[in-house]
Amino acid sequence: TCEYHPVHIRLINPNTTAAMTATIRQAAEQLAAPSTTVSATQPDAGPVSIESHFDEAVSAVGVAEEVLKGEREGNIDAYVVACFGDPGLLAARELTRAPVIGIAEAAFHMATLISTRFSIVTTLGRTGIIAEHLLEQYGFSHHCRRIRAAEIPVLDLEDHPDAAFSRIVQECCRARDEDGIGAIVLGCGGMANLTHAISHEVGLPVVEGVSAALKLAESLVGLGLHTSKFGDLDYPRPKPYTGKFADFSNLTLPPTR
Ligand code: 5HY
Repeated sequence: TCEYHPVHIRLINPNTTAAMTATIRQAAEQLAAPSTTVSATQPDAGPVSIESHFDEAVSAVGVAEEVLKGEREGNIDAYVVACFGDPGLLAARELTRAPVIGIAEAAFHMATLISTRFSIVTTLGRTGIIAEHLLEQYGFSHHCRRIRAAEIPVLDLEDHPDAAFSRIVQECCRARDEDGIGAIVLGCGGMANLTHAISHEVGLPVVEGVSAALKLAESLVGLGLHTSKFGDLDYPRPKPYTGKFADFSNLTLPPTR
């Protein structure tokens, strides 16, 4: 008989827009297993949306701070970094033994399990290069036919949802008709609530990162797998940090669980 183990998964929206955090949490709660509790946070400080390399760099520190907060709470079984650039993913893994899943990496894994080729539809074209770098880093470049953009600012997903939706559907239809693909990957955490509506409009399997990451996190926790502390993802060596990062000095992370 399988025992009931409540699982707590913390979603971190790396931008500071609480409305988008709520969208991400609600989408995940609809898909979470009965034994899974989902909670969600965003950093206090950082960009309201992530649309550039600079936004990514600043948000990575916010992600680290949210993981450290979670570790101090002490009851988090896994974390999800809910921005399609997976900002600060490896740094976050250093700070905890709990699995930490990036929504881009999760979506790529899931998409290649149901299709041989997929295209990505993201928000602004200028962020496409970030997805391209992740495809290379994770070894999925040959599975991705094209990185397309709906050319909408990230926060239009919250502020102008109908216009954003039709722009995304248009680009997904172009991908379906022109790219020779079997699936579409949505390239923004803020699209977490659009998966089924888009799949219905486009008629192709649509993979969305927040739900993919949630299910991968549940699987890893279910398998009793943790972030390895052997090698490069071990806890950072405690040392002094200066200036506004002094709080990171001599991090005393919880003993390995
Ligand atoms: C995201 N930006 O998922 C990325 C999407 C993007 O604030 N959340 C953001 O366009 O790169």
